[in-house]
Amino acid sequence: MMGLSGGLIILDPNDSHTGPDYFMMLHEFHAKGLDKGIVRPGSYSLDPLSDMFNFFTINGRCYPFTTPLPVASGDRVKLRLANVGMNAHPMHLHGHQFVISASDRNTIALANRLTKNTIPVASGETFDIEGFANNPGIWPFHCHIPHHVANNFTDSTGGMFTTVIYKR
Ligand SMILES: [Cu+2]
Repeated sequence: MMGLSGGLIILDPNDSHTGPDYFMMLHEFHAKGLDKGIVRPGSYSLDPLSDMFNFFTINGRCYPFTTPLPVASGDRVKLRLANVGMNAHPMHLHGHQFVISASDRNTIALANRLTKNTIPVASGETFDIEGFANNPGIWPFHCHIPHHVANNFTDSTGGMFTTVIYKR
């Protein structure tokens, strides 16, 4: 629970997906003694047992240190979401709709796929979501719980937040 975790992704040989394919691990921590939102290596204790979470990460990083998701106009994009933490995170994508194509590894039949722009990811759950990059720009993808993107920091650092960025 201190953050040494990741995804083991077994590709489905029947999946015809060819576009960008991104893995996003959601996690949260209680970080003591943050320095302008930054945890200095070796300087602070991260308490995994606290329910006073104040540091919300995507792939171990807190905005603005999260990695943007580059796409090209027309791409079909897959995002693989995995919540390895203790909180639920309603992940919201601006400017687009997506379909939920898999839940906890299980492929969802085409006729049963929901179209959404927010998906609640509970502790332990995984979802694959897919959609077309059909709205050029720079779009937020973030947890919709304000505390999880605003944090208790004394500066403007922003938690579980990243962006979909169209390549020119
Ligand atoms: Cu959240």
